[in-house]
Amino acid sequence: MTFIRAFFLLLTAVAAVPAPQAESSSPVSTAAGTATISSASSTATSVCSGNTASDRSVWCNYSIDTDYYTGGPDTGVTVEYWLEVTNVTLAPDGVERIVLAVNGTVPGPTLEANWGDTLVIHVQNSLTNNGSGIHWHGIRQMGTNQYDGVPSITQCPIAPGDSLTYTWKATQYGTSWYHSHYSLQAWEGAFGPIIIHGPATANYDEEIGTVFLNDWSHSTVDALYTYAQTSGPPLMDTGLINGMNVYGDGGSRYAANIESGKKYLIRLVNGAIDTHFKFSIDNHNLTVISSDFVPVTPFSIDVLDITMGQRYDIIIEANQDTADYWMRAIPQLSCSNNDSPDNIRGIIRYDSSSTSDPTSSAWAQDDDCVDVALSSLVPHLSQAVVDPTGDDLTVTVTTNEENLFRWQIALESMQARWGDPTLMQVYDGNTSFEDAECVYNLAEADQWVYWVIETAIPVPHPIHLHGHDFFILAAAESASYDSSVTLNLDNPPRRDVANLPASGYLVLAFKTDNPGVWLMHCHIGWHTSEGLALQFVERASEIPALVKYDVANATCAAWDTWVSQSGIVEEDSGV
Ligand SMILES: *[C@@H]1O[C@H](CO)[C@@H](O)[C@H](O)[C@H]1NC(C)=O
Ligand SMILES: *[C@@H]1O[C@H](CO)[C@@H](O)[C@H](O)[C@H]1NC(C)=O
Ligand SMILES: *[C@@H]1O[C@H](CO)[C@@H](O)[C@H](O)[C@H]1NC(C)=O
Ligand SMILES: *[C@@H]1O[C@H](CO)[C@@H](O)[C@H](O)[C@H]1NC(C)=O
Ligand SMILES: *[C@@H]1O[C@H](CO)[C@@H](O)[C@H](O)[C@H]1NC(C)=O
Ligand SMILES: *[C@@H]1O[C@H](CO)[C@@H](O)[C@H](O)[C@H]1NC(C)=O
Ligand SMILES: *[C@@H]1O[C@H](CO)[C@@H](O)[C@H](O)[C@H]1NC(C)=O
Ligand SMILES: [Cu+2]
Repeated sequence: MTFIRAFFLLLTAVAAVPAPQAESSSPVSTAAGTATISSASSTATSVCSGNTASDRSVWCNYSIDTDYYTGGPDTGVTVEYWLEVTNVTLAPDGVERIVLAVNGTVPGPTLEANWGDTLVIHVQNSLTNNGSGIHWHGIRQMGTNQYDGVPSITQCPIAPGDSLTYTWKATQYGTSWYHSHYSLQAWEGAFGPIIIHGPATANYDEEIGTVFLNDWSHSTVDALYTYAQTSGPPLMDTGLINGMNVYGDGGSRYAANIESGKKYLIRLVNGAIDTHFKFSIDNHNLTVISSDFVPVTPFSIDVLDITMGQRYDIIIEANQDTADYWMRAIPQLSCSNNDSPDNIRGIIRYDSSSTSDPTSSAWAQDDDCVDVALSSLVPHLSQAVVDPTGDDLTVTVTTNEENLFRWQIALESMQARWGDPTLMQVYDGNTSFEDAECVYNLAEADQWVYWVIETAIPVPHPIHLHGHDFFILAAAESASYDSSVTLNLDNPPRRDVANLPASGYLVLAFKTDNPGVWLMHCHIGWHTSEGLALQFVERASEIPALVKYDVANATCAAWDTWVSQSGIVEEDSGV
């Protein structure tokens, strides 16, 4: 019965949610209506009432100009959520299959909070045959590395039947997502939106909310993994917009209603396993105001590239004729393999009573897999990179003894151990890691480091770093890096996922300002499992003081018990 209910929830999930909570005095509540919040919340939300449709730049005593790396609000508010990782049968596009989903829906419940709130999230693993671990993508986790949610790195997997409470502070604001970091589970459906309300670089009237773009197959990705490891990326059947699409005669499309003359905020997320999308809305420009968790100087674009793991906050203006318009997520076939490239669509309706399909046409566009031009991404809060020291990383692919593809960015393809997380090894004072753990030590505090990531292979990779916004100093397709390349140190684009272009290079910098063990990996799901990952042990000497050992040990103890009972064997990278 539960899956049928979940399915109806999906079908009825439509559009224009109320304006940010900051405007009202009511506590956080999601469509699912189950979030609870401490009693301090109504005061805390009302103090940000200065943030209105005519001035989104202010936020209580803070603003879009606040340096959120060193300052920002501490609301004292705790927002508490309960999430359950479930094994259900759903039909997001009308075709039934097994889905591993948070609380039985795709996407899972929205986590919503205000900038400066603390989130306490209880995650229950109700699966029978998989561990779990939930990563809060892009959240910096200052001082809370233990709650980054990465099996083998920051925790043991949560055993079936066990639960783990994650606690972290929202020091940034904007849009992100949570997803499982255990094996391929995220791409079986275990993900959902994170919205942190805060100021913005441009004004809008209302929120449409998150718009998730996913690729989708009718077999589970676990079933496709053997093919991926022997033949390369499998053909995905289709894609989903906010967990909905049509396929053949089944399914239904996501639709959002807008009102002529108003401006709407859309929070776009690419949660695909292996699809670079171009997103657009016919006849409408998109005003980009944030890339990942970094507010940018607004710019207008008609077709927006978004690769795996990335987010964009965009504003659309209802300035066209009253009609229905297609919202399109087009997989870029130069780097993605999809059987329904022209049919991953949603609908924008000016007249909410309309039920007809739009007749609008797509913006002219080319098929390619590139990031938005780096020159367009100008962070509103200007930051400079100072005297960075650099090193080289090369992305290659080989096959292992079983003739399975193994990717690598470090000296080896990653093979970290679920039951022996790096964080606990550091806590125990053991810093002699095995090569396959792919550990890079960054001992010194507040140093600028940069990494030249190169590849000779004509496949782009979305590189994601945990615990930091990184600075993009340079990037180029079909080019090799040499000393003549100019590094942009003066307020370069900043975010947490950037594209390593095909046969090219990407130069990333970050500051060692966050003690912990942080994963850096390709966000193509197949590649993460096939080892394209490394970990930074940042300021090892400061890490033990941050670890709540009993919590970590209890998760590992339950996991060890389950491993010995189930006989499960780790076959992938462990992350
Ligand atoms: C905002 O500033 C006012 C005046 O400086 C102060 O009284 C108030 O406590 C501050 N509010 C918060 C939430 O920091
Ligand atoms: C998720 O499911 C759990 C258990 O079924 C429930 O207690 C919780 O309220 C749900 N959470 C949300 C945010 O809907
Ligand atoms: C989900 O349920 C199916 C069918 O019972 C089972 O084969 C599969 O192993 C389950 N998956 C997990 C992760 O529990
Ligand atoms: C997770 O469960 C799926 C079935 O739902 C199974 O195919 C897969 O092997 C399991 N993976 C791990 C790593 O436990
Ligand atoms: C889109 O933006 C371009 C350039 O900023 C502008 O010329 C054009 O009028 C805009 N179109 C719409 C539909 O707003
Ligand atoms: C330290 O870690 C290494 C690699 O993980 C392991 O081989 C070794 O046994 C550990 N040493 C101790 C004292 O735990
Ligand atoms: C960790 O858990 C195990 C049980 O699995 C227990 O034997 C051990 O004493 C615990 N370690 C600490 C330091 O609490
Ligand atoms: Cu990759």
